[in-house]
Amino acid sequence: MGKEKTHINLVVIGHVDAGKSTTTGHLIYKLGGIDARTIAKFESDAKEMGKSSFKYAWVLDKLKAERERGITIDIALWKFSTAKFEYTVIDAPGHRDFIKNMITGTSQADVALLVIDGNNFEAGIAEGGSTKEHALLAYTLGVKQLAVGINKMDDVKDKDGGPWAQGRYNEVVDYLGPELMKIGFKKKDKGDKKKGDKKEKKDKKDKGDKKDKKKKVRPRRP
Ligand SMILES: Nc1nc2c(ncn2[C@@H]2O[C@H](COP(=O)(O)OP(=O)(O)OP(=O)(O)O)[C@@H](O)[C@H]2O)c(=O)[nH]1
Ligand SMILES: [Mg+2]
Repeated sequence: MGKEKTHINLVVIGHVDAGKSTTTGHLIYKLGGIDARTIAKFESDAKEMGKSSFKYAWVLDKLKAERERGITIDIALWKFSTAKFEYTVIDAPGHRDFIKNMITGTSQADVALLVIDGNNFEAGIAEGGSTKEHALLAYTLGVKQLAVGINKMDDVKDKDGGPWAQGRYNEVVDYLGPELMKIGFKKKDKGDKKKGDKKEKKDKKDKGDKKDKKKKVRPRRP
């Protein structure tokens, strides 16, 4: 019998319009959870509403009001699996009016993905913005592992003509990293680091021992 995979509840959080539903819907599509024909149908239906850019978001935004307004109102759940894990992804709303639903989703989560609009990062951290508030809520609700996805980088013009602006990426990382640490998130799981360090040291020691032993071997006299 195959080994059972570990189950993980992953909540997707962040400021309104950051691209949480789109990123999650796209991920589900890439993993084969939804077929191209359904996405094409979403695209044509969304186009009729003047919202064609929401085709992936519609994988999760199923309510009529959500589709009309182009925002997530309630959490939506979807399951997918990878080689090691079974995931339930929870797409949370970013709009302030629906913060209760975001809390409901986050309270069920083991880990979180904080999505940032790389182009309009400032809106999320301005007064009334949800970026830091969502991170704090996640931490308070027991989510201690958080990944950050800097989205919409295709919208940020790179002055050297590259596909995305490294400078902008660094700016977001440099600001957000310390802010997340102030909340309580750690850069790396200390336990893992120690384990790795020990192993590394042991490997080095073993190699060193071998070298030393080699050095000590002297040719016998005839
Ligand atoms: N250019 C660009 N647009 C994106 C990207 N991701 C999402 N969008 C657009 O951003 C808009 C909002 O996307 P959503 O996925 O609904 O954003 P959201 O974070 O789920 O919004 P709420 O759930 O209402 O908080 C849509 O028009 C998307 O097409 C991206 O990577 N690049
Ligand atoms: Mg959404």
